[in-house]
Amino acid sequence: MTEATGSVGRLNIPAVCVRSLAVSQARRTIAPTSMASDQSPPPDTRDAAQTLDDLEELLKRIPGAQKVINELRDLRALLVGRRAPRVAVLGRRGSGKSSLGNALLGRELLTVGAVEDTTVAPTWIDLAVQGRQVRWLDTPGLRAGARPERREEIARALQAERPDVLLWLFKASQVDAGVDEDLAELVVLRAAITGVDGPVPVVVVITKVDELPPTERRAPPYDCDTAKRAAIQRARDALRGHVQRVTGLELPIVAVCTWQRFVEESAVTDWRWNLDALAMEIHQALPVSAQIEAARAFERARTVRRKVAMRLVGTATSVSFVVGATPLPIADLAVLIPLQSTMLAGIVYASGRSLGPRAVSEWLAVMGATVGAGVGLREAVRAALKLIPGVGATISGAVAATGTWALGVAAVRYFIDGASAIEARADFVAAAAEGPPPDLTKPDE
Ligand SMILES: Nc1nc2c(ncn2[C@@H]2O[C@H](COP(=O)(O)OP(=O)(O)O)[C@@H](O)[C@H]2O)c(=O)[nH]1
Ligand SMILES: [Mg+2]
Repeated sequence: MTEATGSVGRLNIPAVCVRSLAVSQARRTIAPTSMASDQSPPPDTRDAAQTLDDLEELLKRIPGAQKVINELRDLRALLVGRRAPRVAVLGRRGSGKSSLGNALLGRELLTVGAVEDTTVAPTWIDLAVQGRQVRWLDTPGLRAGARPERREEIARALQAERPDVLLWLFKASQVDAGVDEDLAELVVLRAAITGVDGPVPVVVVITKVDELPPTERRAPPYDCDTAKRAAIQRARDALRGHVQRVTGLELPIVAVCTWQRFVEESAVTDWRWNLDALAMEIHQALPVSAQIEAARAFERARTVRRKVAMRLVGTATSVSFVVGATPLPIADLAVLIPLQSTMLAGIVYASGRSLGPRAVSEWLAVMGATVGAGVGLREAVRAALKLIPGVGATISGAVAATGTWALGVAAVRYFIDGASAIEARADFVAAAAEGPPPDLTKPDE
């Protein structure tokens, strides 16, 4: 056996065994999870961790694979090193902090309209629904308590657990009146937690846009309501001006509506608006380790889920290209199928479904014939092309990448976009015919 084959140890198994192994691995990889700790990898990702470690060992032996090794490490942080995002909300009493937590997770988890207990110091809590979770710091309104030690208590909570992002809330009807004092307070608080990691990212949120004129049509959506949209734009411009003047910062500003009325578990009135855009801004502030949990947790975050899932697909495609293109004497499928299974499990997980083996096995059964034929065909083409000196290696890299890409695109359509199995199959075929975008299959310079 060659050195290269020995180096991949557990991956060095006959290709015929790999498919069933990969499926059972995918099942175990996506078992329901609990993520109490930041440090230890969640138990359900041990197989994904093993696959990614084995792949990294293999890639280290391939010259010029550094770029995909770095991507693979990001993928490891995303899947294996994952933790819940830490979100801290600041704003006056009644600005909609508790409502925003409920709106993001889609459940009535925080008491709305409650006058904060000004004797209790703010503490981090876990907002959790069915395995989706966010670490949340709901602060008392800065002006509410009028206790001088209030600011210090908030600063202590922020220092105890550094938030990934600070949300600064302003009511839409109050963006122009007396915000200087609030902004100055926020700057002081942010400075209190600026440490070696630099300043914490901030997203400014304008809440209750339904209260802006014209108020006779309050319920969203506002896409066709030009007067409402103009009012929202004016509120954003006004607040942007104040933020710049007082803080000297250019911060993202998102306007939302979070109003919901719950009866028992479900929302009977749901006026949530623009939460997908807010989720996207929050996502952009997050470290990679908190991105997949955020994608799952925020109910209206379809754009984030798609972005995270496509990132998984992109990385798996680039790695497949390098593996396929390498002349090392290893069975490509022995590497590609565990990689593809990991990608698939990641997509299912990012979709926020309550997991179990059912989702993946059901999907594999639906896709089975198409995917099986695809793999067989690719292998034949790959073997044939390798006979052509010079071009063979690169083209088989492209073929491997195409297989992974098509699988990933179809899975994203099915699990993230909610397409039917028939549509997903059609997308698999179309993606296989078109191939991945060229930037995913560029060899390292
Ligand atoms: N009109 C309107 N009212 C809202 C919206 N979001 C929350 N509210 C109301 O604003 C009040 C204060 O909300 P709450 O979330 O408790 O604010 P907090 O004190 O900052 O936590 C409650 O009566 C909510 O029902 C919204 O988007 N539009
Ligand atoms: Mg509250």
